[in-house]
Amino acid sequence: MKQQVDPKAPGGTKWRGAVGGVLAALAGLAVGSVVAGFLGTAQTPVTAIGSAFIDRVPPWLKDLAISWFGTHDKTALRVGILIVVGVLAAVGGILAVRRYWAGALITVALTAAAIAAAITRADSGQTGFLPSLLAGATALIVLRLFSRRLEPLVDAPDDGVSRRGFLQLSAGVALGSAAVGLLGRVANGSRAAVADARAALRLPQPPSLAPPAGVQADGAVPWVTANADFYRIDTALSVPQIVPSDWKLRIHGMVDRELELTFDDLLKRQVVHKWVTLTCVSNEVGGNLIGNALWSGVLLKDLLEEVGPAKNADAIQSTSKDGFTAGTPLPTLLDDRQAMLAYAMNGQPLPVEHGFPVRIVVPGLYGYVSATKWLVDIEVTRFDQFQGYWTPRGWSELGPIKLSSRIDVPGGKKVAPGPVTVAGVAWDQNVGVSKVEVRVDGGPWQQATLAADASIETWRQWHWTWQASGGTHVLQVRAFDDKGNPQVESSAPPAPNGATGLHTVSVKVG
Ligand SMILES: Nc1nc2c(c(=O)[nH]1)N[C@H]1C(S)=C(S)[C@@H](COP(=O)(O)O)O[C@H]1N2
Ligand SMILES: [Mo]
Repeated sequence: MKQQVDPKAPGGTKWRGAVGGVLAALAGLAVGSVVAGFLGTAQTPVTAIGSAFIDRVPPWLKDLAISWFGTHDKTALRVGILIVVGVLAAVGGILAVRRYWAGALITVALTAAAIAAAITRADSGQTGFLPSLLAGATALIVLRLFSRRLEPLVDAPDDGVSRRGFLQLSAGVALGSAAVGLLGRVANGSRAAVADARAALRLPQPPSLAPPAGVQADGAVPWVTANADFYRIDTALSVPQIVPSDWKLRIHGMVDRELELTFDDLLKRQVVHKWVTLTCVSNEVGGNLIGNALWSGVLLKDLLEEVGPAKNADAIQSTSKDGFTAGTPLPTLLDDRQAMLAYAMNGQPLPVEHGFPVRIVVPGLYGYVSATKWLVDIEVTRFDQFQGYWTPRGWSELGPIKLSSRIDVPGGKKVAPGPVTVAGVAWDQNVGVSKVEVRVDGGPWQQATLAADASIETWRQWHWTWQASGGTHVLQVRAFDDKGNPQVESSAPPAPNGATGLHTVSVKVG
C-alpha cells in the first residue's frame, strides 16, 4: 500500500505529533466525563469552560450567537470549544515531539482554565474540579507516551519500529478513549434516574388540553406550542438533573414565617391550570423565541401570603439549582395575573430542559426576570439588595413584555397572484391586544380579523386576505393594546429590555 505521507519528509514527525496531541486531549476529555458521571457533577471540562464562558460573554455576542444558531447556540459553543482545544492540543503535540515540556505547558494551561472555570460554578460542589484535574493528568501522561515514541523518529525518520509503535499507541489511545467514553454514558445515572422519575409522575390533569374555541387563525403558527417545539433559552450548558423526591424549595428572607416545601407538599395544594405565552427578551422583531402553553401548578400569591412578606419588601430573588437568578417585582406575584410555581406544561411534567421539576411562570414579564427553571430557592427581598443574573450583564432590572406582532404567512415562498392569506400572532401579555393592522408597500393600514381571545395572558392570532398583484411586495404588521395604543414602530435591538419595530416581510408574487 502506498504511504500517504513520506516519513522521511521533514514534516513526518509533525503530523504524528499533532495526532498524538489531539489523541492525548481526547483521552483526557473522555476521562473527564467519566469522572463527572461517577461523581454526579455536571462539570466535565468542556461544560465547565463553556458555562464560565456563557457567564462572561458580552450581551452583543450572546445576541449574535442566538441570531446565528438560534436554540442550537449551545451545540455551537461545545463544537467551538472542541475545535479550539483540538487546535491547541495539536500544536502541543507537535511541540512535545522535541521538547515534552513545551507541549505539556499547553495542556497544563488548558487544565488550569478548566479547573478555574469549574470551581467558580454555583453547582460545582466540593468535587467539581476533579474531572478537569484528572482529565489534565491523563492528557499529560498520554502526551508523554507519544513524545517518547516519536522522539527517535526526529533523527531516524525511517525507524520502522518507532513508526509501528506510534500506530499501535494511536490505536490503543483511540480505542481506550472510546471505551472510557462509553463507560461515562453508563455512569451518568442521574439523567436516567430523573427520566424514570419524570415518567412515573402522576400529576393533576387539566380539564382539557384543547385550546379554547376560535383562537386559531388559519395560517398562523399552532396556538398551542407543543413541548417539543417550545423555544429553549438558558445558561445551562448541562441541564440540571433533579429527582422530585430530592426537590425542596425554601421561601425565606423578609418574611414573617419561612416556608419549606417538598414536591409532595406542592402536589397537595390547590392546582391552577392556565394558558400563558412566554417570551424571551432576546426575541428579535419577527423572531420565534415565544411560545404558548397550558401551565399547571400552584399560585405564588397563596404561598407568599402564607409567609407574609415584610411591608418594605419589593422583590423576590428566585434561584435555580445551577445558580441562575431572577429578580421579580413582588406586586406582579400578588396581583390577579396568577403567577405560579409550575410543575406541568401542556398536561405533561415539565420537560427537563424546561425546568423539571418546578419553575416559575409570571404572565407579562420576560423570562429573564421571572421564569426561573430548576427552581430551588425564593428570597423575599428588595431590589436595592441584589441583582438578578442578567442585570449586571447589561439588561434592565425590570422586564415587562412589550406589545409586539409577527407575520407567520406568507413566509419565504413565492405566492400566486389573487387572494393570499396573511396571518400571524400579536401579544401584550397581562395587557391585551385590541386590534391588528397590516399594510402593503407602505400603503394605508388595513384592519386584520382577530381570532378569539383566550385571555390577556396569551398571544392573539389574526388574519387578513390580501389581493396580491405580481411583483415583489413588502408586508408590515402592527398591533394595538387594550387602550388602543399602537406598538412602538421605531427599531430597537433586544438589549437592554426588549426589541421594538415593525415586522416587515418581502413577498414575491407571480
Ligand atoms: N435556571 C434558569 N432559568 C431560566 C433561564 C436560565 O438561564 N436559567 N433563562 C430564562 C430566560 S432568559 C427565559 S426567556 C426562559 C425561557 O424558558 P424556556 O426555555 O422554557 O422557554 O427561562 C428563564 N429561566
Ligand atoms: Mo430570555
